[in-house]
Amino acid sequence: KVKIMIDGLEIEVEKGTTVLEAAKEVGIHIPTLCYLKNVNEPSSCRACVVEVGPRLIASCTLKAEDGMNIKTNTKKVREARKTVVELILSDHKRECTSCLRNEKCELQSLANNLNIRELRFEGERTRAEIDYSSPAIVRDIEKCILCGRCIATCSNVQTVNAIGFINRGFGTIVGPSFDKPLADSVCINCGQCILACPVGALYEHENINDIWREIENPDKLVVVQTAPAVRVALGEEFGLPIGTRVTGKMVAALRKIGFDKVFDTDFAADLTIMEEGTELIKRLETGENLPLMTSCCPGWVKFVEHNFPNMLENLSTCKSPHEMEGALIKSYFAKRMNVDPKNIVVVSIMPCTAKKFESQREELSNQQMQDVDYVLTTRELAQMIKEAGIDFVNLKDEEFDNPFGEATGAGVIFGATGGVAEAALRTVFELVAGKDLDTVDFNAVRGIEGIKEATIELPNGAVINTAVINGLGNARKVMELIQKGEKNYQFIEVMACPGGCINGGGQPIVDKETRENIDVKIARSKAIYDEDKSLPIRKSHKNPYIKKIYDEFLGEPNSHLSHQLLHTNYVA
Ligand code: HC1
Ligand code: SF4
Ligand code: SF4
Repeated sequence: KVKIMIDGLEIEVEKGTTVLEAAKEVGIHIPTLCYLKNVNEPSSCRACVVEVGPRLIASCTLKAEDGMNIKTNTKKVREARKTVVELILSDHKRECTSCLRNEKCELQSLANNLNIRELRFEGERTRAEIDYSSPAIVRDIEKCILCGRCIATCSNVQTVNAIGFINRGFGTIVGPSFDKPLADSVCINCGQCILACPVGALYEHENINDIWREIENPDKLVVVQTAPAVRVALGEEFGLPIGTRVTGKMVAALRKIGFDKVFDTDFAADLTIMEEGTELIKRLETGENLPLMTSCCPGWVKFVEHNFPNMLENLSTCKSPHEMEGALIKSYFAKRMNVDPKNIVVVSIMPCTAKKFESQREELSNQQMQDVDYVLTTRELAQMIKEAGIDFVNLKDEEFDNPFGEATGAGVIFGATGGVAEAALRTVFELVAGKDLDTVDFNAVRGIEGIKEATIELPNGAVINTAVINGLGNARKVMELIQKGEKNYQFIEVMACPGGCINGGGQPIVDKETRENIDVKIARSKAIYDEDKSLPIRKSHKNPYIKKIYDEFLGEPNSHLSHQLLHTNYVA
């Protein structure tokens, strides 16, 4: 332990504690911009300076030492912080009122907190075109403050290294190497960089106006479906606590917006389990292409394509649930409704930016029609609800439409890391046993740790070594061990985003300080498992609408028609 003095308060902290953390322990707030705990700790922006003796030092990297006397609130400190922020503002495209981060911008609130009312430094400004090349992520360099938080997330957490600092001096910008368009880089579209960005320099490629246009078109039947993780996060955009479930309100809001049908992607998650569970049982029998790797996360699929192309055959051939649902809407449902599928518009509300990219992939279409026409993030949906003037918090709960409105708890848990594996095990267990069993909760695959392993013995004695992974840095580690032959699994679930879709790049942005106090991943995944518990049916194969669609239309899991509509192949 070391003893230090902060603003006249004597405190004892563990050796190695930074002054920033020590101050937090005693309730003294020091502002930061570039700092992201455990991800980006470069002490470059200097918004967190404190006075130590005669010197001003950045507190985020300054380790507390015995006898240190620190002052955080002196004229010198306040002036220095103001200068830091004013200099950043002098090279910032300040269009706060029309910025999509208005009121959710760390730079804006820091400038306000520091009482910056006029700008002393006006000079040359960085100029660059906005990069709209990627269907998922937009880059606006003129708003970038060079904090490096996105770079650190992409490199240290995801190990993708799609973006970095390029050029030098005043010309320094953040972008892919050689300033290539983002679409031509190795970016896998996860959007974790958006969650890390303190300002509006990175955001999703918006499709809000496309949806309003389609809804206004009387010739179109506009159908929407919502991912499992959206319902446990959307409420945050309307001031509800993190981890509030708003399923019924979300459905009501979608009807008010003007969608003709409101379906649940969770239904197709159940369907994915039927297809993928069957695929797993078959691969276990033949021993081919093991481990079976989940393919519902498009960020992960692209990561495999770039980094482990020799393992593409290990990916499940199942399309992701919302793509399966899109394919069924344009076939089974279109027939039932007697509508030409060309006049149906399928919109998916997803916690994910990578799904925007995924929906445009050729591999995910049928008869020259995209299975899903548009993907909106949770944030874009919130924006539409606000634009429509809907009083979200006071909405009465409504139910999804059928035939794609009924899902089991297994479908819901897809939204959290470990959910796909658990949902699959619930079904595979009973399919293999040929009878109903009590096994519902597979706690070994739950929790937000980056890598979890479980060995599951099936009722027929077969053993499945499973790895459940979230975050691509963790996935890279496991894949390298598999390639070296040091690990042997039969089934692997990977979600690109830390925590899984609940923490996807399209989810509400939680400011950095709240993130330091509440683990958003834990709060949202608790809501997911609560929703699972609240449902009467918790195993995909017990979903009556799933049974019906096989009886009426698909035949059986992995049938010829299933393959045509619900499966695909990713090839190098
Ligand atoms: Fe996900 Fe999925 S759970 S990928 O994890 O398989 O985005 O939420 O919709 O498709 O169902 C995301 C979430 C989502 C799909 C499902
Ligand atoms: Fe990196 Fe993901 Fe951002 Fe692409 S979307 S730049 S992969 S963090
Ligand atoms: Fe999208 Fe989920 Fe994958 Fe993140 S983990 S990229 S939110 S599918």
